[in-house]
Amino acid sequence: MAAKIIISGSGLWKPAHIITNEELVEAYNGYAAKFNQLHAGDIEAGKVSAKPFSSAEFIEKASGIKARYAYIKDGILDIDRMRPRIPERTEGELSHQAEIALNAAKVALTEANKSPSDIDAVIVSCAYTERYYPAIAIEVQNALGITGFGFDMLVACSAATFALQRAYEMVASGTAKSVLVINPELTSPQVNYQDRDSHFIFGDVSTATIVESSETCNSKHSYEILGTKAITLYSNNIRSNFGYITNSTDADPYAADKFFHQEGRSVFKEVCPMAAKHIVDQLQALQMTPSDPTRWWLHQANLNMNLLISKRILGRQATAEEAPIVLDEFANTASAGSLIAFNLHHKDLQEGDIGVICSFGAGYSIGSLVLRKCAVL
Ligand code: CO8
Repeated sequence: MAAKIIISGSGLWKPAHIITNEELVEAYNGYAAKFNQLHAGDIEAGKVSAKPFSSAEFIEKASGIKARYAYIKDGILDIDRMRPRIPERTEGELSHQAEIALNAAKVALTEANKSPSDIDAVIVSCAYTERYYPAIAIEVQNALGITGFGFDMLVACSAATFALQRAYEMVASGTAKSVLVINPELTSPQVNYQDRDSHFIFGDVSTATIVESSETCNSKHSYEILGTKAITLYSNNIRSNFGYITNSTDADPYAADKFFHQEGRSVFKEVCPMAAKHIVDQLQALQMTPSDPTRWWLHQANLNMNLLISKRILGRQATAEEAPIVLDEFANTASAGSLIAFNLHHKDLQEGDIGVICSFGAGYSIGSLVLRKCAVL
C-alpha cells in the first residue's frame, strides 16, 4: 500500500500576557482624547481629523473578539507610546521570533512522538519575520540541532496552510521525510494601536505542526492529508507597506500605511463567498459533499465571517462543536488561527472522521487541507 502523508503532531504556545477589549479601549480612548485636545485648533480649522472613540461593545459585536494575547504587554497601553516595548537582542542571543517558534515546535515534536533527529526540514511561515536573513527557520533548525534545511515563507493569513501544503509536497516527493512547520505570529509590532478601526484585531501566538509519512508515523492522534488546495487573487483591501525599501524612498517608516490596514467591509463581502466556494469545490474534487466533514477548523478573523461561510457551505449555521471559534480568547492571530482551532479541537474525532483546515485573508489568499483521522494508537 502506498505511503500516506500525515499530520502527526500539533503544538500551541500562547504568551503570558492578556489584553482585554476594555483595557485596550481605555488606552485608545485616552490616547484619542489627548490627541484631540492637543490638536483642537487644527481640528476646529478642519486641517486635522479628530480621533473617534472606540468601544468594547462594538469590538465584540463586530468581530467576536473579547481579548488577545500579547508577547510583551508593556508599552501597548501607554497612551504616550501605543506599541509594545520589545527589548532589542544581540546577534548572539536567540531572536524573539525564534524563541516563540521553538516554544510551539517542542510541543508539536512531543505530540508527534518525534525527536529533532527525525526532522529534516523546517519551514517558518507567518505574516512577518523580524528580519530577512539569516532565516528564522535556520535559527530554529540550529537551536534544535536538526540536520537538513530550513526556510521562511510569508503568505499573510494563509502562511500556515500554504506551508503545510509545501510540507505535504516535500514528503510526497521524497525531498524531506519529516517537516516541522512553525507559525510564530508576532503580530503586535505591526498593529496600529492608534487606529480605531484595527487596534483590536490581532493577538500574538505560535503554532507548529509535524508532517511526515505514514511509514514513520507513530503518534497517538494523526491525520491523513487527503487533499490540498490553494488560490490567490490580488487585492489591495488588506495591506501593509512596511518594508526595507522605505529607507530609500524617504517615506516615514512609521506612517499609518506602513502598519496593517484594511477595508474590512469589502474584505468581509469578497472573501466569504470565495472561501465557501473554494471549500465546496475542493470537497467535490475529492468526491465528497459538505455533509462529509464533521469538523471545520476555519481561519479566525471574524466570528460573523465564519458563521456566514459555514452557512453558505452547509445551508445552515455550523454548531460551535462543528466549527470551533477561538477568536474570543486569541483574536485574529494571522495565519495561526485555523491551526489553533485544530490544536484545541481535534483529539475527540474518531477514526475515519473528516475535517477541513481553511485559511483566508490578505493577498487575497485561501488555503485548505482536507484531513481524515487515522486510527488512534
Ligand atoms: N469602536 C467603535 N466603533 C467603531 C470601531 C471601534 N473600534 N471601529 C469602527 N467603528 C465604527 C465605524 O466607524 C462605523 O461607523 P459609521 O457606521 O458611523 O461609519 C461602524 O462602527 C461600522 O464600521 P465597519 O463597517 O467598519 O464595521 P464592521 O461591522 O464591518 O466591522 C470589522 C469591522 C470587524 C473589521 C469587519 O469588517 C471584519 O472583520 N472584516 C473582515 C476583515 C478580515 O477578515 N480581515 C482579514 C485581516 S487579517 C489578514 O488578512 C492577515 C494580515 C496579516 C496579519 C497582520 C498582523 C498585524
